[in-house]
Amino acid sequence: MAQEREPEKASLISIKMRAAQGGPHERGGRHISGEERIVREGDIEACLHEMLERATTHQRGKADFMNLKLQLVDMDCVVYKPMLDFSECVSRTAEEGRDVAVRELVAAGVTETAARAGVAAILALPDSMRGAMLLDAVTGGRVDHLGNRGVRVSNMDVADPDAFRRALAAKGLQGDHVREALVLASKVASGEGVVAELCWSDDPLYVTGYVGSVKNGYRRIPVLKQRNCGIGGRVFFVKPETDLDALRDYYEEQVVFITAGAKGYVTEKD
Ligand code: PML
Repeated sequence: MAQEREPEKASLISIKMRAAQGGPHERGGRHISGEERIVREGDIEACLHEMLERATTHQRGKADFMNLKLQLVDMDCVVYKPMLDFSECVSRTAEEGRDVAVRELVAAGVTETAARAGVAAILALPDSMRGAMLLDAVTGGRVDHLGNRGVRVSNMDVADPDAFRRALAAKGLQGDHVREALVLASKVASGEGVVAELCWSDDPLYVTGYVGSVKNGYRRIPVLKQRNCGIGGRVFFVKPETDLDALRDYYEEQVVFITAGAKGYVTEKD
């Protein structure tokens, strides 16, 4: 197997994009799409081009507002976390998918009450959130008090894009959705106090979702919502004693590279 190579120490740039329709998010614009990457300097242009394309051709609508932020990444502050193991469940309808999701959440350590509350919380959303809701993994009560903003998960990418692509291809996987979801789910699962995550997409034509946990890995659920439904979201289930400020800081600020392929590579500050 090819060795995963360590990212270069210098000149990695974080690029964050968020796009909305009807003006900026903070002035009531409807969220259309968001993406972030950490790339080498020479790849900035190609990355910006891809992001522009994505924001203007998205299934949720054409963006008329786009915010871009570029920032040098301090490699001394980076931590490395492993990609979650990937496996697939069976579901043919949204109802079946939700039953599977509850089963998977319970298997990961969430109570059935909390699992059902998580599914209901996403179903009750009036529109997609950019961030995630935090729910107590025992009671199912919401604990983040961040309303429609939720907790964002930011500052992450794959440690080695080629190794990651090979690891996905070996499982017959390709495409932005699954790549980005696996990176995000792997960072989420590595958060202190988190038991599991439930997610399904807000792209109207993308009906797939997953339950992620350190215990059982990334459990993909092929159908988890109705087709043509543009509402999706994320719920993170946390242990009751979790330090929520520290968890939020880790998700929003800590730069994390997700490693795939070469076991034993997870060394630096891990
Ligand atoms: C998203 O689109 O934001 C979430 C995608 C979840 C499922 C990804 C997959 O496994 O295909």
